[in-house]
Amino acid sequence: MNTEILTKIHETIQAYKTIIICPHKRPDGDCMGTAFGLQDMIQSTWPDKQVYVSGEESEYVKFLGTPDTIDDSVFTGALVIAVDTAAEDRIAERRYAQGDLLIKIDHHLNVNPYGDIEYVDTTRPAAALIILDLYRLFKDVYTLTEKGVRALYTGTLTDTGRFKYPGVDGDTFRNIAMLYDLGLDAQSVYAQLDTKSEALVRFKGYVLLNYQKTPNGVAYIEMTDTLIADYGVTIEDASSLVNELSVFEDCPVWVLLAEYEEQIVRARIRSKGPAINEIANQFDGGGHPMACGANLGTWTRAKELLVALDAHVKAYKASK
Ligand SMILES: [Mn+2]
Repeated sequence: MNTEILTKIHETIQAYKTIIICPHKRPDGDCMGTAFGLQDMIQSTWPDKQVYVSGEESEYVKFLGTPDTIDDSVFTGALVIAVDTAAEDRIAERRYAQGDLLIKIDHHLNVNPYGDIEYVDTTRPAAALIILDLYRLFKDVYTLTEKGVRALYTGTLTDTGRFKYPGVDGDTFRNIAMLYDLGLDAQSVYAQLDTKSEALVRFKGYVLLNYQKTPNGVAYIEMTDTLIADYGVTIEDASSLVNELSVFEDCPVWVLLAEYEEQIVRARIRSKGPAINEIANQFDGGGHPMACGANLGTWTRAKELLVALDAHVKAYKASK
């Protein structure tokens, strides 16, 4: 935790009357939780400020809030804070540069530095935990309501796989403990996250019956857009099933391949063994060492990814 930069961010937030918080495209639980948590923290502390969240809706965590529709004029003189967004071109709000000042708050590897102030802490397994670092540092100043408490908890839960993924440490729980002290209703968050549509439950059945394995141990599932449409699920919901393939002893790496709009194939890659981010980088992707995405385009390219990951797993197993 870098108290110097966090102090600078705190002072900057204090100085602006209008603040626009920007999550990334295809928002996940962490970026929405971070955005709505930060919004609540600033808004409840300073009710006279105008604090917006701008960007795309997320069906999965819609219980956290709905992004605002913002007029162009609002950006004039505003502070813009991009959250959980490693690359500038992934910011969903394309007017992000029209503000007065841009802050980047993120926890992914800083391969694409941007913004007037940058705060990147890769030791935090969720961006929501960085907002809690800021809260902890200025605990005498900030307030959080039930809405912000729930948002920051949801962000942390979803990005840590409910505290299972690497990167979870004592600081994670020290920050989460503050949310419990503030009256967190954890059961209501679990109730929201655990609710699935019947269509998705049936599609989960499809995944468990139709996954495949490469010779050396990469489990994978292929989802065409017609398949996803036949089951009546959204691409976001379909992609959320990636960790159903995490359970095999002989497969330290698993992949979900799905066709997005215009049959563009993307991959979600996960590992409980070797780091996979360097391979993801080779396939127009990236992320964390154990959780990555890749933009493949075609099924031919998807096969190439599987070949590369299979060789990677083979080398990993040989080294053990
Ligand atoms: Mn995140």
